[in-house]
Amino acid sequence: MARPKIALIGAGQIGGTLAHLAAIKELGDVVLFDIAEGTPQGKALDIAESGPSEGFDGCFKGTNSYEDIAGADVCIVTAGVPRKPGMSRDDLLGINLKVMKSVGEGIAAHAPNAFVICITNPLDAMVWALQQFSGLPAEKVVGMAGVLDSARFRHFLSVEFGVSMKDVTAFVLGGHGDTMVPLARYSTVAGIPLPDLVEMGWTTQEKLDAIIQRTRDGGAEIVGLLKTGSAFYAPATSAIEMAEAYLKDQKRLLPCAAWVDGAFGLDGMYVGVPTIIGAGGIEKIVDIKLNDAEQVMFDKSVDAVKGLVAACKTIDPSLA
Ligand code: A3D
Repeated sequence: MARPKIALIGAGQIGGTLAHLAAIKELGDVVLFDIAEGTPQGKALDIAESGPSEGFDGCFKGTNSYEDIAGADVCIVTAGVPRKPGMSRDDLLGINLKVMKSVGEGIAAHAPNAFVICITNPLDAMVWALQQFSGLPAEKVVGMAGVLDSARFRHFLSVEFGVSMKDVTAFVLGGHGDTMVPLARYSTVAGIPLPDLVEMGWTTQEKLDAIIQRTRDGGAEIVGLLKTGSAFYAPATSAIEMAEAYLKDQKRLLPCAAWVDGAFGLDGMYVGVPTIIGAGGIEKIVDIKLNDAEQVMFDKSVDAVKGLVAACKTIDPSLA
């Protein structure tokens, strides 16, 4: 059977890391697409040349032409602009909306059967735009944010508790921004929920609140340190986890920015919710019960996403 084809639209910091991870995990042949001439070609060649030492097989192609993504099984979109210190994700709206138009049209023309994972910010609005511009089925167009936000939460918790990251599970829902909703009740160490761990004296409520806030600020913390761009290792790893779930029909339960119509009382919008990813794409939205306090946070996050999408609708992407 032919190897799956993975198209990476955007060959910048995250795109290059995605390509290297896909290579090392032997997920398939990789096409790196970018408008910058030479960048995707150089990165593809560099990664291919790491194959003999690492011991992977695969074809790696860099391109400036959408024709080369033809028939891709997965497209991961990072094309656009990342934020710099002092910028919010929302400041990227206009410029990245225009990019989503050209990317959506490119995918529709050449890889209409792909599972499309959007990473470009502001995430929840850009994945909405990408689905609109590509016209692909909503269950095949999804945004990566919850896996990353949950991974940050899990990392901070594992350090606080002095336990393996493998034993920490966590859920972060809502929009990928300041209003994201880390759910302590649904986050555990080997099945023990965080509120129980506070009662058991493993940590204090104050420390847990500080970790939750650090999770919300996780992207800005890295932007502040790097100064020239935003995080790329963990975002790439998170998207590869989603791509692998699709390619291997793993039925993973992962928080993603998915199209929600009915569940959570929502009537058709992209926002971060628990999903099941398998060969059908987003096969299910897992409609968990929120308590009153969680519902208030989730509603606030939903409103923030709706505001961003409304702002997108006022912009002409051919002029942005
Ligand atoms: P960067 O290294 O600048 O790469 C972006 C690439 O996109 C560059 O190589 C550009 O040449 C290319 N590009 C620009 N316009 C187009 C176009 N029209 N078609 C094709 N390629 C184009 O950025 P990055 O890789 O660090 O980040 C990429 C995006 O991911 C940014 O929008 C970030 O804000 C976003 N991001 C999201 C998360 C999430 O958790 C959702 C995390 C980190 C970064």
